[in-house]
Amino acid sequence: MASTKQIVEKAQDAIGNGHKMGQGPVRYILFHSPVSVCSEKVRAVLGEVGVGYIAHDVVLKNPFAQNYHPDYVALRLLARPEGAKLVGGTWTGSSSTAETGYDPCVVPTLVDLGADPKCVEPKVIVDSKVICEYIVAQHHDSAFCWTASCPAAQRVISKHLDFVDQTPHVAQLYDGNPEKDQRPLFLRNAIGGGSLHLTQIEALEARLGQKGKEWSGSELEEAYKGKLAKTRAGQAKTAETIRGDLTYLNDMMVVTRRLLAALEEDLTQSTGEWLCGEQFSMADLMWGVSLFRMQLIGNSYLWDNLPKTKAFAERVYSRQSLQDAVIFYPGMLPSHHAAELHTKYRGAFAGFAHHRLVNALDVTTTCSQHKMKFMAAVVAAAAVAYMAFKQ
Ligand SMILES: N[C@@H](CCC(=O)N[C@@H](CS)C(=O)NCC(=O)O)C(=O)O
Repeated sequence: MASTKQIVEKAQDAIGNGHKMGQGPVRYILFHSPVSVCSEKVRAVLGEVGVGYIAHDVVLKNPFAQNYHPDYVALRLLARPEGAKLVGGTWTGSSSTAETGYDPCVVPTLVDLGADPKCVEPKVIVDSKVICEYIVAQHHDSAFCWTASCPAAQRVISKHLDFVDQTPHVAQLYDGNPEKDQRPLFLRNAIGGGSLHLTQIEALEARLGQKGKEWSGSELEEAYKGKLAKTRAGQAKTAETIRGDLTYLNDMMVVTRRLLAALEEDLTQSTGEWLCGEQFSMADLMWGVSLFRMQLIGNSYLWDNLPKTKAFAERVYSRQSLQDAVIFYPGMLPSHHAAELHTKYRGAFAGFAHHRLVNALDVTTTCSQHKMKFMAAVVAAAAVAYMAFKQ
């Protein structure tokens, strides 16, 4: 039987795209995606702690769908909590494990190589919420982890980590907001109408078809089948909305508003500008990730009438870790709704370049004329090069 170390190495080889992040010696390996909200949470926490890690960029999109690679799924299965229900035919529109079960085919996955370099076996940790709490528990010496010795703060963090986990980010991204869908056009073109679910279903069916050739074993088979059932359930929800039944989307807006109202309430009750009073904590950072995601897809109007949340968003967006790991992270989804932050923190030309990038992507995904598509691709490449230069 392969050791954990060997399974980790196989997954690293399968995914590739590894690069060093953070400072100092490498403590962790992170399998993540620049555009995944769950990965953003972990990157932001690692940034706060200031630890060195190897980041492997997992390409989620078909035809690569690296998150379904058997060597990566095998790695995640190592960390399946005992007795944890695997994902199946339930789709809620949130990525919460508590709601839909344990998903073996997603990012992020963290591998702890151990504080002691002579450590025998690495430890695999899954689920963004669990990973973030794990990291904080490992780094008591970091100022960000002051909460580790404060039970009251831990309660606040745990409550708000759950809130962010329950926020239906996935539904908002995949299916849009039924009140007003302000997702960037290129995104709607690329994933709208259930097309993302359909390509995922295709990729999973292809993986299952490779049984006995590329992989073997009942555990992997169960993992792929569970993920396929979950994805089909998501597709069925999307199909309902296309037929005009908006119940699922209206329900997700009710949940989103309820969670934002709870944030507003706790910010109002707080004795300082953060959720734990004067001191910044993981609760604030997680909401920073969540609010930015909602803003990116055009939903920041939801806190127009929540003054504490509105001011909080401005404040938390200025946090260095959030900017480095999320807002300005290379490969982050561009959006007109985020351009103002590029202008504010990177200068007027950065904001301008960001807008042009979005326009160019809109054109490449809409227009059928090759010449226009080519010109848009040139504009997009120039904008990306400029933004990388400003990084
Ligand atoms: N509960 C998990 C959910 C992770 C998750 O849903 N990841 C998404 C990106 S945010 C993903 O990898 N999606 C790709 C797919 O489902 O194929 C966590 O919080 O880590």
